[in-house]
Amino acid sequence: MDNREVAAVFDRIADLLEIQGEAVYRVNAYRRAAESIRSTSEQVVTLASAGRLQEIPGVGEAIASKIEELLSSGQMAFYDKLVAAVPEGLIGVLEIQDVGPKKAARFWNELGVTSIDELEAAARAGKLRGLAGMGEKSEARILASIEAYRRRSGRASIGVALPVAERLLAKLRGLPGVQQAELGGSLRRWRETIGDIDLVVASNDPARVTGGFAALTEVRRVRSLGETKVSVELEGGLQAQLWVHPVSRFGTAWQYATGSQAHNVRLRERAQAMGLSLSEHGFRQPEGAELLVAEEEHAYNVLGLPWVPPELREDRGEVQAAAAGALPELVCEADLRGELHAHSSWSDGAATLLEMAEAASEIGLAYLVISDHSQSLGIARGLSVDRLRAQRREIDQAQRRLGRRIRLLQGAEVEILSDGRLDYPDSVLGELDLVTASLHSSLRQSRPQATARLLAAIRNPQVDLIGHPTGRMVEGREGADLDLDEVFQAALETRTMLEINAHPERLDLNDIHARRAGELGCVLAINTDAHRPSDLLLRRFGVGVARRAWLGAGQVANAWPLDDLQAWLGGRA
Ligand code: DGT
Ligand code: CA
Ligand code: ZN
Repeated sequence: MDNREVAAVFDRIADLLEIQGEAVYRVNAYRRAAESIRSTSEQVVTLASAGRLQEIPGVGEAIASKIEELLSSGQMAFYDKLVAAVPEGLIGVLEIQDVGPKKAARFWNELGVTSIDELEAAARAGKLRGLAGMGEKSEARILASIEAYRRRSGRASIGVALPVAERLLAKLRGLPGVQQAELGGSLRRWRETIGDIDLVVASNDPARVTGGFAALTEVRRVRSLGETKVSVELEGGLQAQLWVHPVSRFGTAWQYATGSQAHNVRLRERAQAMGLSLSEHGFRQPEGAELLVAEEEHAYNVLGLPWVPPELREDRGEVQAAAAGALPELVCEADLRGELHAHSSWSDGAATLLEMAEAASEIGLAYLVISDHSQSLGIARGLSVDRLRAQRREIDQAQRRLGRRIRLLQGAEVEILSDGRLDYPDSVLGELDLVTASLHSSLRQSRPQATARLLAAIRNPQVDLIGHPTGRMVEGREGADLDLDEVFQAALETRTMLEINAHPERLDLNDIHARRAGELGCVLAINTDAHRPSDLLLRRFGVGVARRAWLGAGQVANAWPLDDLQAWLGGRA
């Protein structure tokens, strides 16, 4: 078991205790333990075997022995007892945004609700508003959250699906008979959620490939096995589909399997206008002769178009742009020179700032901004002004050790308080190299209130960047209700950068919003919000969003040399 899995058990224990009305301090003890287990850089397994579990903050004798029990037997009697005392479906209710353990307990005790379905029925029957402290508004909110929950189930985050697909691809490429194996579908287009994984193989021996694929250890169940198509369920629950085509037809096959369906329809119309038919198998001329296309680029060329990057293939004007020779030159991962949003162990990061800088330098970055949380975000160990200044000294020290390998800058991810004020005074913000302002709390304000709050931050001359502008989570929390055009306009006027947060749970701004911001002339930044060195690699997901947003490197601030970025920020009115 890794730290995240162990932490999840303790979080669940806290939930269960809270549902059962346990005293706050006991509940919090488990939550604190979960949090520090999650952010400990050493593996609990290692600590346990060295008898050092109690070195984890918040882990005392009792919790340590529970961890040991869990690690050695895979079970924990205490946990099992708690689970048995609560209806099974009630845990599911906690998945609903806005329903924490306290509310779940009340719905259970006062209304007999033990599942999401029963909660929905109770809300629709208007029973929730009758409870003390609840009203029509909170009832409607819970219904909306249930709908959001239902919408998202069934699709996987790209952050989960892509690594799985990459492992499958690597195995496929090693199978006999496989000449070429590629990703298709929504994954190749970098959509934020994935219905199923599409894989396309070029082979002149399809039966061998489909058989080999179905026999992979990752495959839990074969749903259907045809001559050239296999559909499977993977361990972990994702669905995958493999299409095998002869090498001579691979170009059109790969193009078709990449989609999107709407883009394909557009291409088919274009083919028809030229007297050709286009299908999964390729082009056919009016007299019935086939036109074989082995290279994807040639499939577009046949239609009089240049190759269209997969991220654009959503029927959002890309075919017209391609026809007009007006496709954008899209930003790519190699263009990124810096990272403007990363945390260290000064707040809730898992690594020291020197370790973060070394990791950033190793992946080729020329500059890194350490932007730890500000004082009011207690849960993330936000920095007081004194600690912020102490951190500056450590940054200077680290810079001396790093030499010219990478430039280290001090930033901060400053809370935008619910009234739009910032969490440090302007004079303190003025000491920082780069100020990021973010919303983390009170995301439920009305549109005018939330918009005014963000505008206040943008209009503060000390603020350089807005972190994850809407605060949404891809699976779950809806973001703040904002008038984004107003936000973008203000960002444009004040030269405030807008983040594309690359963390696959956030992807905020999303593709549509980032495209709009880019069209208006705003400058964006693709940041990972890294909390550990490996998170820096998440930037590719942000690049995917940026490419889907039609952005070029010139519109992405951290693709610029640091001097240019500083000059641009310095040139503000
Ligand atoms: P997903 O899996 O829901 O995230 O989305 P996709 O885009 O991966 O869609 P999927 O897996 O149903 O199909 C993969 C590709 O196959 C899709 O992007 C385009 C192509 N395709 C599937 N069905 C059709 C269809 O009925 N017509 C056309 N033109 N293309 C299709
Ligand atoms: Ca798919
Ligand atoms: Zn952050």
